Amino acid sequence: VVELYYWPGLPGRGEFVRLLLEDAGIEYVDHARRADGMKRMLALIAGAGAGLAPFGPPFIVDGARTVAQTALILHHLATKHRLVPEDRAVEALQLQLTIADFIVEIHDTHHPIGGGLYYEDQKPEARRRAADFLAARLPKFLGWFERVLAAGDGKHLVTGVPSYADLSMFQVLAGLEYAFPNAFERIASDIPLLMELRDRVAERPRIAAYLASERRQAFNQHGLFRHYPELDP
Ligand SMILES: N[C@@H](CCC(=O)N[C@@H](CS)C(=O)NCC(=O)O)C(=O)O
Repeated sequence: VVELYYWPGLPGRGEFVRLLLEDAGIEYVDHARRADGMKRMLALIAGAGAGLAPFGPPFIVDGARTVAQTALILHHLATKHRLVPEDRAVEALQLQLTIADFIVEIHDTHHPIGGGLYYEDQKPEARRRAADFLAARLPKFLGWFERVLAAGDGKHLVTGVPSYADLSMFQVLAGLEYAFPNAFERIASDIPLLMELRDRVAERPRIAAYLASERRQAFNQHGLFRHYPELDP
């Protein structure tokens, strides 16, 4: 059984791992939903486990191995459970690492100065950062992913095979629509293949069941994707 550690109360980066686990039908314990989960998580970060202590969540304990870094967790699980063909593993990881870069920039729209400061203490900077993000970075990232689909089979980011990168892109698009509904509506017609990918992922039987379950957490104002109307004019 895979043990997942993440902050309670927000989907955050933990959700990318949950989507893979749910879609693959891998049994897991979600410590974010357990009363003692946070305490155990902090102890492991402080070095209570065997091997390399994680810098931060999400991380998993999978048998004797502790694995941190979202993209690496997905790569590890996909390799172990043969979810992505061996000769396509590097492509999947490259896509996921680009998603990781994208996520940092999405997060930094509301925390451009410091992750440890309140949003309220960096509002003017957040406005400038979000404006540049929506004008330049959002179309650049989404445009690249759309071209990846167009150059391949049109359906999967790793062409020809479903992969965790598709699941993560579903989550990114859902989060962007929550955080920036106006900007998302403007850009949606430029990314038809990504929009279709999002809908197809939501219809995958295990994902559909997960999304309808109480295990799925709604986006909220604590996570990576936050909705501040003033950042989405
Ligand atoms: N590159 C890491 C980033 C991990 C990360 O930033 N985790 C956040 C929660 S989503 C955290 O709590 N980090 C602790 C910190 O930055 O101090 C990944 O992709 O997993």
